[in-house]
Amino acid sequence: MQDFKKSCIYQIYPKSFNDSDHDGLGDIMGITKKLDYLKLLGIDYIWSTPFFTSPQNDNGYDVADYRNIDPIYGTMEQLENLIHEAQKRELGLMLDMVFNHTSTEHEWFKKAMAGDLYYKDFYIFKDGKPDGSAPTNWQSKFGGSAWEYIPVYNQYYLHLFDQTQADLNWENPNVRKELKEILKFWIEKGIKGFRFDVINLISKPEIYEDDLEGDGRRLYTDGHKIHEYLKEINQDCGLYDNGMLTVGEMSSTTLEHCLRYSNPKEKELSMCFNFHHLKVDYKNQQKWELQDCDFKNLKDILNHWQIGMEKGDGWNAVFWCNHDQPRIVSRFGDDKNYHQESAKMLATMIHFLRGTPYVFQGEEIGMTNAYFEQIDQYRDVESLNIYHILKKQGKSERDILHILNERSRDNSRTPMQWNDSINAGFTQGNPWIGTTLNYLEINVEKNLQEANSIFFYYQRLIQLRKELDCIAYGSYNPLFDEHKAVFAYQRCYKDESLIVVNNFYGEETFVEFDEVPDGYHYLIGNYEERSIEQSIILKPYETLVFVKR
Ligand code: TEU
Repeated sequence: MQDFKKSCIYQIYPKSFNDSDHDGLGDIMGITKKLDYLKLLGIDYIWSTPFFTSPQNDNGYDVADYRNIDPIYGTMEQLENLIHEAQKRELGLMLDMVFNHTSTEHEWFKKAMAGDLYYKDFYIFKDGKPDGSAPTNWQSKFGGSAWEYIPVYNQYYLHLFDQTQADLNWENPNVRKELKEILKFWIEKGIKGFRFDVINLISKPEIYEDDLEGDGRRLYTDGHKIHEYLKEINQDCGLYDNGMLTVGEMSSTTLEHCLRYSNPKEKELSMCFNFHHLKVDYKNQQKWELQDCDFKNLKDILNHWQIGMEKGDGWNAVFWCNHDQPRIVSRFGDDKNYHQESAKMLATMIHFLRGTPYVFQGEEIGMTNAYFEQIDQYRDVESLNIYHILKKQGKSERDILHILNERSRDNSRTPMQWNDSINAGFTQGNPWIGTTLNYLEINVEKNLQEANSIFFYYQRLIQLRKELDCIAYGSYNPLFDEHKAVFAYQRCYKDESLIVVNNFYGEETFVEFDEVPDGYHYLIGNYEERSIEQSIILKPYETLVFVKR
């Protein structure tokens, strides 16, 4: 497999990617049928979100059996075939391991509820407060209390997410043993990587107490044993020795922890996701309160993490999109007036950074938000929970639907747009979630017919990372740091150097170098080719990359 610093990882949300058996749900065979498309894009690994046995309350992030495939996605044989077909194309399959919690349908939890104390200790049960209320004031990330009362035990169990997702007790060595066996089972099957879901939440505090400053996350995030647990998994499963690519999803984390998570000397993970750059449009840091992108904050965060991770030899996963985030061309670009230009500019911002880039299904063709108009079009548990919470708070239907239009995770879960046939070619059945109506214009088939499409732009970005060592291995230096509309940076490695300039807005602007950078020539951009000059006027959403080698 490709050096992960020169690799690109494509994320698939299987439920919405490609339906091969016409039941309206994407499936494993559907992925296998699209491997040549992914090979054409030039990616190296495929990260699929979970397709394990699950009641689907959180679309598979509520796992009921880590070793079996949910029938809605297909069979183990079909997965083994996918692994084989991917390997033939030098594509590695990365599984999504949800080890912070299981579904309450998992046999471990069902045995716990049936009185089996061995399995009760697989979860986090605590006595309520003297007045009978929940053990702590912690809030679920999906709204409401993070505790659910169980009469038979006269105790509560912890669920940081939905109440059907019970948090595992990682203090229990039997839990860690079971989870390590599960990883070994998949490594045996030929899996080449793992994404660990909210893995920095697994180490809970020794004392469970109210969070007097917030919702509890500061008490259980990046917990006191997290690095110990990650080292143990790595060591006991031979993740590094088996060449496994591992990425941790780090919720509300810090640079200091991410250096420890991803510095190769620590032998914990290959890299990690953080989400600070995707909260710059959260008013008061609250997801469901809207504000425009705080561009200065965005630049400061990106620069802070790029410089900090380089200094401490950590490694970022760099991305805009995933199955939990709105579509970036709608969120920070202009999907109406500058669809192509802003999609290409946003892609360029990410793909020349220091880190491994991730492309979420449909991002490579500029898929947009869903623009749903009614609440019954939504499927996501988080979105439906917040709808009822905001309703109770007295917000109007119209205002809530506007907020969901901007923030719902369903924005990234509409069917992949393959062509301009019914349901965008995703299914011949009735899709589990509505298709975004712009599929007539925005689809793979159309992109593959146009030489300057967003698809071929991504293909070139992915190829350049393999060609130019300074992208994978180079230093990172911000440029025009004070500019109010431009995000620019320089990458240098041996005798190679890049200058990357991005106009983040839909208005013309300009940048002024102290003097004409010597020896650079045009590499890639989203308007016509230009040579580098001391002063450059940038068109709306214009991106320009110059290289010296
Ligand atoms: O997401 C973690 C998480 O916090 C997300 O819920 C996301 O950050 C949030 O929706 C933003 O408001 C992971 C998975 O990616 C997500 O799909 C799961 O729902 C969640 O964990 C629980 O497993």
